[in-house]
Amino acid sequence: MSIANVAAPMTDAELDQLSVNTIRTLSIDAVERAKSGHPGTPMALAPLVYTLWNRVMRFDPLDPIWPNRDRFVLSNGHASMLLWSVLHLTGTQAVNAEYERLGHPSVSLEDIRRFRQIDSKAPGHPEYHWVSGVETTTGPLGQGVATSVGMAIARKWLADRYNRPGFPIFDYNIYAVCGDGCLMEGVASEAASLAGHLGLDNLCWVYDNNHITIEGQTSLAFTEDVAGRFLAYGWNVLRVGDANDLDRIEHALSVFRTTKGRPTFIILDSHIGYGSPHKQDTAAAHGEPLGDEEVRLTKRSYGWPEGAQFLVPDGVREHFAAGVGARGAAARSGWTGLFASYRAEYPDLANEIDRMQRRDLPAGWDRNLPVFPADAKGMAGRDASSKVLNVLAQSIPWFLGGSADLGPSNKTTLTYEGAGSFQAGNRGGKNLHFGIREHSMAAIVNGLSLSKVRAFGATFFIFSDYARPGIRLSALMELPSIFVFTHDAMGDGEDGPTHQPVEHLASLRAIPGLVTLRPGDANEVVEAYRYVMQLRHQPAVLVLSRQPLPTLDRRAYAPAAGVARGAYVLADPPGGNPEVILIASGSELSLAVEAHEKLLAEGIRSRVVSMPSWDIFEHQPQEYRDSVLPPTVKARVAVEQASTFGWERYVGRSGHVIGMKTFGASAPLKALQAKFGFEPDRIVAAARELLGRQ
Ligand SMILES: Cc1ncc(C[n+]2csc(CCOP(=O)(O)OP(=O)(O)O)c2C)c(N)n1
Ligand SMILES: [Mg+2]
Repeated sequence: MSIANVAAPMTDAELDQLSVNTIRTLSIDAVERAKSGHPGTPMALAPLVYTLWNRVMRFDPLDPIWPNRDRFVLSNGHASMLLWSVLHLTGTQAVNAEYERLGHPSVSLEDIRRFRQIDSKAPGHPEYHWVSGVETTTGPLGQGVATSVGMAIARKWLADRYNRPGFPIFDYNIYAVCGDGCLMEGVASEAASLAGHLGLDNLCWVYDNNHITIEGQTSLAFTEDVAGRFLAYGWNVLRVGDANDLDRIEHALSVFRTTKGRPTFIILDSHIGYGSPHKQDTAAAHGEPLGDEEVRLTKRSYGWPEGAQFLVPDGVREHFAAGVGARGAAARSGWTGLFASYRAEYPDLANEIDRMQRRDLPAGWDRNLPVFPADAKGMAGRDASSKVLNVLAQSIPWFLGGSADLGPSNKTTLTYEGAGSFQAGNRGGKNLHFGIREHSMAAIVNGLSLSKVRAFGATFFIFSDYARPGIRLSALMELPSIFVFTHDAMGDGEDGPTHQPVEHLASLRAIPGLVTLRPGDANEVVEAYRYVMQLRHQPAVLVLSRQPLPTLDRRAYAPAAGVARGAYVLADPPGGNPEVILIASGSELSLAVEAHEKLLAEGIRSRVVSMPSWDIFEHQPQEYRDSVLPPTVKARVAVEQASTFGWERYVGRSGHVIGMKTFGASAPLKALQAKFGFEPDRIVAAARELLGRQ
């Protein structure tokens, strides 16, 4: 079919082809104009994305956050032009972070013309917080598919809690598209293994099997039996041998929808750069513009006007409106009616769904949080956390989570009656068992957060490294994911330096938007959770001790509520007016308090500042920050069992940091504290030295 006869009445098949080629040519033109980007994969996968969106998905472009919509994840995020094209052609509307509809399209043709340019809603890769209709940020290969597993878990859990006979409130599906790169990344293997184990039959991955990555043929580094691998994970594996065959793609997707008890993996044999006479099937089509002449020849092969740019022929938008538009609108209005009857019959459940969708908390959610009495022997951060988690999971129905096989050590297992384990046979369980898969755990927690349940994932702090890519993405996406990391420093002593975090706090503090909290006693743990639970658009990391820490007497010292300001004056000399400030977090806080008492006894006017969170403190008004750390008091000692990196900002040039400059060692904690200087007397000595009073 040639576009020349576009004015003549067209068959559906012609309109299909016209729509597919519109996606292709918009992608080609956008990359050409930007002089950067990835044309080849959109050219190859346009038929897939077209079929999925226009024939299969239940998605209403007028309400891209309708809770029961099907989810689309473009895990090979470099092919972002697929998404920008389809969001534009479907007329998907923009919403803001407060879930309000803005009354204009999410991606305009002008945005596509300005692909990859400043402020364009068609950035280089799909950005969740930036473009409505993007379900998750992708680009780091493998993250999207791993996140999709969290979405599938969330959907199963939501259905179990909220669906009632005759009320399938949540019955949507999750579709993820991935390439060779995603499947080479370990995070995808972790996630696929768990999805197979859990039998997530609402999850479909489509694998763009084009045998090409950046360096050339996949035969360079990727010759495994991918189908065999997914069969072994327990997935249903299908194959579509021709990526241009819309009907076979549609058929495979319908097989997915009727497959019960296991996720579906569709291998789609495709040709990167399809239609380009010189670049098809080569790595050259992956990540650079085709070039003027090749663009012309490619358009000719599509029967497209060779000189036209950013052309959306008449009939294409209408074709999308008649397909996904009409189907999505009908599905949403059907659901809205259903939900109204549901609300009449189950008002409490409907109310929960409303709150959850807005990321609000139930009334009285923090009513039962514990208050811990002063206790010199004290309590481990992880034990206080365990009590808090069990309260929160009972007062916030949609709060759930788990550990990467360290539940008994992290103390994150929900132990109250009826908490249960999420499994294929128990979709209502609130304990998630991620297995020893920290990387995908973080992505899965993000998938849960994207689905509006409130979720946490846990492991030892040292292994936050294994989860870091997902943590970083949670900050980039502005998601309220929660990461609970115990064994915060050298508290596990004998396990030695492989298990002792050093640079981890500094590295997490460096992630923009991430709230990192290292509470100093049991009541600070409670306050840390109280703060974190109220975050709606920020992720948080809780860094908790393995060993007991004294529970401070809050009648003698300031209330733990100060945690909500990131840092606060815990103890002052009588009458205030300190001459030296001791700053500490987490397990070193009680050491600082001991040192403070000794200094006071010597007549030195010391102040203790508890600083569980740099990030929160940095966001306080200057006036408050100066009241905690008065600029005139230059004698400052920071104590933290972690890299000293960065502490200069609080102790200044003339201050002193007691921290780690090397890795730790394998020995009992007491011996380690002595070896590395984490003892009250060392803090006292440092304070004296700064004041010139040896
Ligand atoms: C974790 C990660 N590593 C490396 C990259 C850089 N990168 C982007 S695309 C790509 C090749 C991907 O190959 P494939 O998934 O087969 O995509 P295709 O070229 O077939 O579209 C690489 C290495 C990345 N985006 N993420
Ligand atoms: Mg490839």
